[in-house]
Amino acid sequence: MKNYTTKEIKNIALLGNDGAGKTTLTESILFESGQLQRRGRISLKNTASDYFPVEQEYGYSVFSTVFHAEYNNKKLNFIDCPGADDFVGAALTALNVTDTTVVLLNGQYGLEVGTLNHLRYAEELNKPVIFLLNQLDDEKCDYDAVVEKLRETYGSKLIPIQYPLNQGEGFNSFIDVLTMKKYTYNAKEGGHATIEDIPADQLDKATEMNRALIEAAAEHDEALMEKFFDQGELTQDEMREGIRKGLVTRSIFPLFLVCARQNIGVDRMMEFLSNVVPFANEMPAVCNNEGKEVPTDASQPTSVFFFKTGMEPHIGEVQYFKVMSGTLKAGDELVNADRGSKERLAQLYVSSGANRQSVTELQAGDIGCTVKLKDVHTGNTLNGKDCDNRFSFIKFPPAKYTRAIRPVNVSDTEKMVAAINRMAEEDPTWVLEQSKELRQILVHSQGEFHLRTLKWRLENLDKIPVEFYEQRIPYRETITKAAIGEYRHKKQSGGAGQFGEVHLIIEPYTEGMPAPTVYKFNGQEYRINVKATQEVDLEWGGKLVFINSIVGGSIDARFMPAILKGIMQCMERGPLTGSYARDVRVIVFDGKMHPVDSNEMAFMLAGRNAFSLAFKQAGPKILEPIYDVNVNVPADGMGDVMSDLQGRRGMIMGMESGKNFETLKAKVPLKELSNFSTALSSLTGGRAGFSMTFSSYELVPTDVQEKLIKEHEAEETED
Ligand SMILES: Nc1nc2c(ncn2[C@@H]2O[C@H](COP(=O)(O)OP(=O)(O)OP(=O)(O)O)[C@@H](O)[C@H]2O)c(=O)[nH]1
Ligand SMILES: [Mg+2]
Repeated sequence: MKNYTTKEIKNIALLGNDGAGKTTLTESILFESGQLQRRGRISLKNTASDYFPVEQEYGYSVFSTVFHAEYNNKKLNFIDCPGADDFVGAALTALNVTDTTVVLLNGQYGLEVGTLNHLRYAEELNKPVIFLLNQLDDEKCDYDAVVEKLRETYGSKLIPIQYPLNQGEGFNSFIDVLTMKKYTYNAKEGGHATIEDIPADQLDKATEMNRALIEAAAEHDEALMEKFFDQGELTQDEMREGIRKGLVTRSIFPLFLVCARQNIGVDRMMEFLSNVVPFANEMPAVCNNEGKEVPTDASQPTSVFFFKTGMEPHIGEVQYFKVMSGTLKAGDELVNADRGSKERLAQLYVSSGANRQSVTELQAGDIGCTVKLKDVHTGNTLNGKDCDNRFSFIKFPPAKYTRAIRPVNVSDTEKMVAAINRMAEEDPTWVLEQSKELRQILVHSQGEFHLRTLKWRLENLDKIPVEFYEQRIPYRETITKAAIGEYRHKKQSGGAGQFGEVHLIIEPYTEGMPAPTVYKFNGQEYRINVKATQEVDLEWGGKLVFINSIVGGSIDARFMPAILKGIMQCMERGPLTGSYARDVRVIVFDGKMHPVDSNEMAFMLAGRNAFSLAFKQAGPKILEPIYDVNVNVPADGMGDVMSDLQGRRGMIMGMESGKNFETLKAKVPLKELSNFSTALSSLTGGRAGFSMTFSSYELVPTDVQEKLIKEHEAEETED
């Protein structure tokens, strides 16, 4: 294949809700650029982009697919992204390594939640957006309604470039107000249009829309504006230049039409992409980790960023990269800035989904792939001479669906952990946690399908059968009132004896509370004289404050660390449910020593038992993690979602009205959230999205506490 220069390369992400038709469009693009002789179909499981068995099984994309199209002497690199929110990691990665975003809208459903999410990400990253209304052959497709909906958000920035003449079944014709022509296709096979003049009965409408387009195109360029005022019109090339500027500054959002399945409108869209959208070096440069701009320039030192690893049947790992700067030649030796190792990139390819074509050189801005690297992981940067770039510009959202995982054969545990870690490197929206506290291996993910894909991969590629089960909840224990406890540890049968006695007071700790002075238990007063205070920041959150107020040397200061150690053992395994305890102040005020038999072990045991006795008297309570949950939901689903959350012991904190959906904010116990994403999806027909972040620990209601204590007792006796 020909080597392309930076100024001939454009990078485009295909985004939009699950089912919009991105993978179907990919077939048509590959066909139009001559790489496919026959277009496949999702239903026939023979598309170039969804070529993994897991994708064919589910009927939707799970991984992003990198492919290219040579068109009008330009190289268009595309990434077909999965639309489902579960695979947002792949969509975000694609957005970060491309310049233009083509957002597909499903003609049947209009502006869907997944599409809105993608649009939000594109906005955050300041990427140009082109809307592509697909499925115009569907009876439910309503062009005017989609335009109206988009106008609510984009106002006059939305510039429809085409409108249909016969939407619905048999759709094959539209007017294009940039070329001012009528396009007609073969309704079954699409392909190339018959291009004709606009019929008289459409001329007024087309001219009016053309006018709006010219004004929008002129608005972002003074010279064009002047010419427009002087002559009242612009050439098509001038309009293209104006639109390109408008795209880059996100002040023009053009709308195009296709029927991806019938390959209608795809040639025209590709023409627009090849002629108008920005080249790889026409967008703002990306910064490296030091904040220095790295221009997309083939003459600069070479830096290559690896953004994706594919596991290809028969080949193994295929690693996809973007040349951030410089020129990469087959056989180049580069240094991995993240791992310090040297790598020779013997073979360079460009990708067409499951297939690859060999190239000898790739210039700045281009996207390629390679195989057989020694030690390169997704997210690594490889540099040539004279530069030391590293990139970590992709920001991934936090997890929202967690399950515990275990291999069916315990002996596979280590292998399973290594395999998941490897996958998490490829898709950082997977997070593996080996929780010592819960004695479980947890996988945090984006949703049920995301996890199913993990299981599919472990079982099919790594041959490790696994099962998921409910995660334990990281409860905490604390106390609600002051209590006193004492314990004497004494052992004097044979050999050296053991003796230690500890008297202590415990009470709930709150930030900034005054130093202790006097306490009363059972009518007796205890005056406290603080000698030393130690604040322990607990690894699991909260504090333990340990005060020595021993008078008259009843316990030597040298035994204090042993007493604290005993108390910490209790804090690590609280008496109610075995969970971590937090926020307790302990005052050791008295005790006894034996001149010969006292040692550290004895005081550790005495401290532990005295603390445990006091804890049980101190109104102990279980705390549970509460999460802030934000749900974006279409207005008609709000009532259902609200009552669902209330059924989960959720506290509704507020509601906000957005343009396309409402946002519901609530505080919900983690315990109740385990199947929320599935429930939300079925309540709203998949039209809602949500995020959750840890908020705080709060007391559990009494009935729940009793249940938890009983469950723990049952578990202990089982053990
Ligand atoms: N009627 C009609 N159906 C279409 C068209 N394009 C795609 N479809 C159908 O819509 C369904 C989803 O298409 P895909 O191409 O898998 O959609 P996608 O955007 O890749 O979906 P995800 O990979 O899940 O994000 C399939 O059944 C397609 O056959 C179209 O132009 N017209
Ligand atoms: Mg797809």
